[in-house]
Amino acid sequence: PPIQLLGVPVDVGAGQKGASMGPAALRLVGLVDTLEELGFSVRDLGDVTPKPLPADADPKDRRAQIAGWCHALAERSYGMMRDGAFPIFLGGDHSLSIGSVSGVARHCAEQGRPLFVLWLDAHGDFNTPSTSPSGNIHGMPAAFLCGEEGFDGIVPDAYRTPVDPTRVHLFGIRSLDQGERVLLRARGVDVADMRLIDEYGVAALMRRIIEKVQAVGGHLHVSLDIDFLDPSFAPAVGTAVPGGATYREAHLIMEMLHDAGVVGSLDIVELNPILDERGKSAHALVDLVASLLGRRILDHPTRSL
Ligand code: DIR
Ligand code: MN
Ligand code: MN
Ligand code: MN
Repeated sequence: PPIQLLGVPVDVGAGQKGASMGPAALRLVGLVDTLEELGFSVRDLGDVTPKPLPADADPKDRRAQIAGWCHALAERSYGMMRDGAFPIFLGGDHSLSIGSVSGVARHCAEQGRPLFVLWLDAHGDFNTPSTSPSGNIHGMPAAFLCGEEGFDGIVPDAYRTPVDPTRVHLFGIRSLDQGERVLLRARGVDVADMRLIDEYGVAALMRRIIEKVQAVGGHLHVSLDIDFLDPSFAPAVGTAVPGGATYREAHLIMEMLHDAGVVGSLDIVELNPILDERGKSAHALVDLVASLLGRRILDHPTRSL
């Protein structure tokens, strides 16, 4: 399918400013050219414009601002899906997935297509407004998607299409708050933490997820938080956690997903260019997107044993 890019320069969901420059950095290091070289037709739709705040809202109200972004983004995301495009959302902090996935979810529901979400992240992002120790909304989007309470009005009701928590796969996790642990277990979310990845390797764990999606002809949305990656090669993130995915682990995941042909939409979030080292992290992300969309080492599928 043709690829459509949409920038979402939001950073009020994070504790630190700067992810609003993420879309510009990803464009600057050649995302469009890289995708075109892989043979795709690419349309860059520019950046989404948030809905203006209601007249009576406090202009500093972060939740109202996120609602403005996510309202606009849910509509745009739904429209991109209806166009038959492969949408890539360029963040921006992770609160944007409240909007991007809501648009995808509405489309999948209308098509009767089961939606799965692969959440590549150091964090669970499973806080709610009542459990969050920080109050930062970028620590909450996965809980919103699974239908948790406390998010009224953050997207329009027509876009409130909760995802089955057993179809949400958190992967790469190494930092959870206590409230998140309790909720994740209660809801039956599938969590591959770094300890499990160390023991079994990414390949076996990914294969299980891919087979589950394929078994029902599902749509897989990938939400890639840059802090999933080890900060040694992707340092440009406000909430870096040591012990992340290695360069090759991350690429292998992308290569397997490409070969499986299950991914239909993608978020790239939390890149904070002000913390980057000469574009190193932005380049690492573009290379990962290339692997997801078909860049390979050999010019034919890698043989099996
Ligand atoms: C923490 C950090 N669990 C919070 N979350 C982050 O604020 O809820 N997510 N950094 O990416
Ligand atoms: Mn479609
Ligand atoms: Mn994170
Ligand atoms: Mn995140």
